Amino acid sequence: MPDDLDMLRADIEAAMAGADDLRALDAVRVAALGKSGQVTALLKGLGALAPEERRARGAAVNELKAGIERALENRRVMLEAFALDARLAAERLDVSLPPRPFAPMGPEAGSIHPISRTMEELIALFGAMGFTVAEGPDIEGDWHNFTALNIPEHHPARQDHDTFYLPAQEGGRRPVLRTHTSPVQIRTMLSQEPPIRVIVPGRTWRADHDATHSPMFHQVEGLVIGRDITMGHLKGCLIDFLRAFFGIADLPVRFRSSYFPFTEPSMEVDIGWSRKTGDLGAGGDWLEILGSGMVHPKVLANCGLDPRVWQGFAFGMGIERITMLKHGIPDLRPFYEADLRWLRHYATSPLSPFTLHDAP
Ligand code: 2NL
Repeated sequence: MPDDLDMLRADIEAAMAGADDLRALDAVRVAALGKSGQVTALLKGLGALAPEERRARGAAVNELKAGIERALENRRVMLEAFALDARLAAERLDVSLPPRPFAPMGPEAGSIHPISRTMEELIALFGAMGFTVAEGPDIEGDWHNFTALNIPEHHPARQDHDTFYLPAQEGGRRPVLRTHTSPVQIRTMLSQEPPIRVIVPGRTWRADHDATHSPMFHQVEGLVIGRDITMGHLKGCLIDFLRAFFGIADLPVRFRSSYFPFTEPSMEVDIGWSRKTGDLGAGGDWLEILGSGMVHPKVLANCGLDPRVWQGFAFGMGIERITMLKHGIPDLRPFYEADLRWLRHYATSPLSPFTLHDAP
């Protein structure tokens, strides 16, 4: 390669070596190969040469151009790698760093509402007993909410003052806001082959509003269906649950005969407490906490299960009620008021989720 081209190449390579970022490298490229670049000027100048001279000079200039393009590409790849290394070093995160202590219930930090917390606890405790969680719609049909559950036409629960009805549809059907979570168990029996072991936590609705009732509240129901599920299973399951949930290993539990249209026999379940102090677990008084029973044969048949083959138990309780009892919360209304003072007192940190280690 002629001396002048060699010198030009040396200059351009030096400029490349001095370019320490992609922008500087691009300036070098433009100065050499751009519209008015030095190598471009040489190519343009070839036309003025005599034909034999042009061939030799042309080959040399094109070789110079190709060499510079290769060198530019090599330098570009290298600078990109440097840039990535620098970014990786600068943006490195130590994921093992423990979180900074923070005001756990401050307005700037979210917290877990006591209803959500109780649902997490229910899911963990029943989950350990092999239950899965089922969900369903808030807006139900009359059949799923009442008829399938053996609730007769004249039952007070059907009347307008208890149930929120939506405007009638074509055909006269009036959708309802579910008054309990039982329609989800009905749907589970209709869609799943037994054995069945589910809990259904969720929102429920009743036209009732005072110091101890809200038109929207929460329930959890449970359903266990098998070939040989007995009242013994019902009692063992609920006694274990109540002792674990309230954290009292010897919590007294009493089963009291009762009536529900969807279970037979039916039992209300009471726990021991002191009416005087409000303390749970001792004191000689009884507090009703949930309802339960063996699933009524008519309910099984309504869901396509042969009651001569399948049987099981069900239970239901109010989530607000068991939350108030567990934490000594005196009033139902603040549950739905988003009052930060109340939440700072009763909500829990998202950084301490419930685990079975919290249960006795
Ligand atoms: C209560 C009583 C109860 C049930 C709910 C149920 C559901 C189906 C079949 C049979 Cl699909 N039973 N649920 C059974 C007994 C009691 O709840 O006091 N709840 C707050």
